[in-house]
Amino acid sequence: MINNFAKKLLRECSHANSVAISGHKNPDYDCLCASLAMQEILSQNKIKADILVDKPLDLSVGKVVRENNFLTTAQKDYDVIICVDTAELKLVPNEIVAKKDKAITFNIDHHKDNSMYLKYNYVKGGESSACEVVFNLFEKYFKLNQKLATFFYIGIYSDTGGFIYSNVKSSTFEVLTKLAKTGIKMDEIVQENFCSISKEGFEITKRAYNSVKFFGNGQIAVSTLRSNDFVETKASYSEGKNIVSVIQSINGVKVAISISEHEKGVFHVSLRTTCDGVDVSLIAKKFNGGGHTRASGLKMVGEYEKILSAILNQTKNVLGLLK
Ligand SMILES: [Mn+2]
Repeated sequence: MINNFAKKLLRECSHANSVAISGHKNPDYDCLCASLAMQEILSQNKIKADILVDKPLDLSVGKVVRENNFLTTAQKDYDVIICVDTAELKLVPNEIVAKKDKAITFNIDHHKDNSMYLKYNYVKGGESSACEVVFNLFEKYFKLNQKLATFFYIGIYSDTGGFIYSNVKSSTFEVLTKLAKTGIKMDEIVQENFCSISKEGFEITKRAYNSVKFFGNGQIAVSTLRSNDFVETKASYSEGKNIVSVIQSINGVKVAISISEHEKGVFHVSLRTTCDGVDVSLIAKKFNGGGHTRASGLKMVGEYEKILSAILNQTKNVLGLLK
């Protein structure tokens, strides 16, 4: 099946006049790097492809984002569209959705609840990252150079929280071994993409720490950043994001929730757990969101207090605190 899918994709792309690669809205590193890896694999096979994102990427994010080209508007009608790391059509950038009926479409993902929304779908729910899926799917069809290895490394590093989440399997390390053998400087890659913080990012992080509140006897931790926090610190939305992994590591916390108000009244919510038997995607799904057992997200529009109380209620339900 692997080879058929990969072959079919490469064959369709080589006959196409134009190819687009895209991931989900608000892309993360796995999404961006799986797109970049896909672009490089196609390029090694003499195929040019554009990468489309839903809006301009925040420049304070890592080197790999600053040094590569992501388009926010479709340059043409594409003959082939490839979506990576994206579980559902509603998460696909609108520009791509608008073009998809005229194109042959491929969906490559690692979300176990992927709704198989394109013509050809290849989903490996057990793999750590979209990057790992792309690596295994196309291994026969690329030469693993340092450029490609760097993309894969960043994507896997990011979606596994630095190789510590439960989605890391021995097969993940088999891929990582091959990446390491190219001689990439893994320490520098991590430094340049994950370990720097802007002054603005530091200021918003301070506010996020101060906002943390506990519920359900300390089993739920919630951090909140309001739109004025972003305006006053001039931080970008992605710079407020790390707090969720910090609060999930507090002793006794089973579910960590970070709420971030982007535009006024529009709340982006991240949910994390490291607790066996707790599935935060159940909370996200209740509010039309999605994701993985241990990391999920959702978006809600309305009044903060009402949104907080609805999410807390659902979280308590999932934790069995309402019985
Ligand atoms: Mn991913």
